Amino acid sequence: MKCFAVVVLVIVAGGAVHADQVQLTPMKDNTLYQDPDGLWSNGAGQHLFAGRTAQVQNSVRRALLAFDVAGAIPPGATINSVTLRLNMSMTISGPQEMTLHRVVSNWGEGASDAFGNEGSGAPAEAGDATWRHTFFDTQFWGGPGGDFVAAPSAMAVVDQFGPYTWGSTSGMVGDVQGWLDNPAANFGWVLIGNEAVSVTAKRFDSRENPVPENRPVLIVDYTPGEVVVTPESFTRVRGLPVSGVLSDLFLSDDLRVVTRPDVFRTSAVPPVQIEVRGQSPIQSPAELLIRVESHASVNNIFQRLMAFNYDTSQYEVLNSRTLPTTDIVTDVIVAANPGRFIEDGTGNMRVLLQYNALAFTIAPIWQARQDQVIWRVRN
Ligand SMILES: [Ca+2]
Ligand SMILES: [Ca+2]
Repeated sequence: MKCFAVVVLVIVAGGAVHADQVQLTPMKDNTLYQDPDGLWSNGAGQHLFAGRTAQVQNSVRRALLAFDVAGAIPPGATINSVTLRLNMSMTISGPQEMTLHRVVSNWGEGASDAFGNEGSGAPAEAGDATWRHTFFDTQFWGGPGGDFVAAPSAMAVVDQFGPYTWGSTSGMVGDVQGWLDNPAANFGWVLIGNEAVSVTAKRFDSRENPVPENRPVLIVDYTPGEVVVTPESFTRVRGLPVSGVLSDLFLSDDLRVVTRPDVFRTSAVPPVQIEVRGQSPIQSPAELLIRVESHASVNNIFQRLMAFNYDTSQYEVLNSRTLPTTDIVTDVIVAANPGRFIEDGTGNMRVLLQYNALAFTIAPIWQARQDQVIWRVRN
């Protein structure tokens, strides 16, 4: 616990909290054409459909859209608002309520590409979503017509040609936040029209539409977040273990990793050295904070806090201090090029803590004790 004092060393001042916006086109979109055999799709087509056509049978159409939220928004962000814009380009009906529902099964977009106005679809190709299939022709929805949350996330009334927007609603914000936090569960939305009566269908432009400004757009406003990274491992590079396990470093809870010098070492090299490793989910952060909460068993123990610089392949000294005999927090904030402390491709981070006695006469009886070693990575 913070029993003594808090020291903050600011290397370079960080920026204020700010909101960001991204505009995404779908990573995949497709139409479910009602058909008990699931033989029709339009994965590569220029359009999407929802509602009911004038056909006597199998007239229902449902449009699927998914966006790579986690690929565009950094982890830890808070979603503030979400708007979906679709361009409606053909219709046989007047104003219709059209609802967005979160899809709960994964689905595919194959090479099927319908002719003409695309209202009848094309023979499904491998990997296409159909009325029966999530991925034609080997994987299936739990029920025909797709698996989705019954309660809509948003509704809009769609009338004649032009752009229409859904949201922002709390439902859409919740969906996108969920997809950011758990990308494996991001299966997008299904757009459902008025299926209660015939002749309600609307045609929208898909991500394959040749006119870029007519393609679906998801506009997301978010506030960049902060991810706390706890250590994955620690190593006593020098010194002998007294007590402590990895998880003791996670929290400021007075559970500590305790190490003492080897009695027989007398060189000038710090006789206690702890290397702590972690992995950042963000590889190009705006700011990196390294927090070490520690103390020594006696006065006049010197702590050097170093982080491995992957650009120079050397440890860089970020803070040096003498330790009190009760816990003290050392925060190092790196706002200038923090990415040098994060390995490209892996996100690996390494901190080295070195300890030595300023008054040699008290060695080797002392101990170095770490209550917490964590990183905070900010976008
Ligand atoms: Ca498509
Ligand atoms: Ca602890």
